[in-house]
Amino acid sequence: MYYFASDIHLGAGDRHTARLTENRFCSWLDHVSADAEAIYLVGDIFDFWFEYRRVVPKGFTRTLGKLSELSDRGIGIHLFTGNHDMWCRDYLQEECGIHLHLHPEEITLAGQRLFIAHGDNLNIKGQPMLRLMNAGFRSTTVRALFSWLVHPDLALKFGKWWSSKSRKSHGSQPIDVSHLDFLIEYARTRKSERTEIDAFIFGHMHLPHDYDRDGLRVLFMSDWSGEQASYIALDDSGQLSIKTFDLR
Ligand SMILES: [Mn+2]
Repeated sequence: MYYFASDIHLGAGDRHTARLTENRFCSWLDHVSADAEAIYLVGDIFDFWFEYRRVVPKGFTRTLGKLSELSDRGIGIHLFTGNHDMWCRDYLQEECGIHLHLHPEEITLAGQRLFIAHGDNLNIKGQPMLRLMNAGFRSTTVRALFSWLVHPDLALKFGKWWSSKSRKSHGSQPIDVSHLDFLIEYARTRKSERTEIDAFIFGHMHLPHDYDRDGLRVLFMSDWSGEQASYIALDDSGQLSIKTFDLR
């Protein structure tokens, strides 16, 4: 079995909320580790992560310990970065044995050709401000300057503020499936060029959905702030399905 989850946003909210989310996520990792070949974490696992060469953010010890334990047991742990946690260096790889994916990727699992991406920075051609901001966030020069010039305490304080602002602006109005259209359109275009892709897996929109029409399959996962989280399971026969994990 292969499992996919995204948008846990570890560290979001007050101390109590953040701990609760982390405990739930670790329970889920325990749950799926029973038969997981590999676990794919598809972005925004951390609400904010900025790694210096020799400094990493405080916290997340239960998660990092659990991921290390599973990877030591031989379960592949893959992390795709999202718009909240793209500033990873080598710590998660070297300390926890996590395979890091900094860009969308096509991967074949259980005979299925999957396109896996967090979902930010895709299909944003008509949005110059967003493109500029994304380019700035991803620039290695900006990042190097930031880590040389900004003390980690200040960087993390700023990051936490920015992350909560970003989440609130996204979460201010309820979204429905029509908000997923831009990623479904992205998938449709991509599939027309790469017909061998069987399914697309996205996070980012915090809305679970299984789009399956005219030979195009696009699956989305929820965030983990409600009473249920949804994740994706891929069984050994190549069947993909969205499953829910009760968080109460
Ligand atoms: Mn998110």
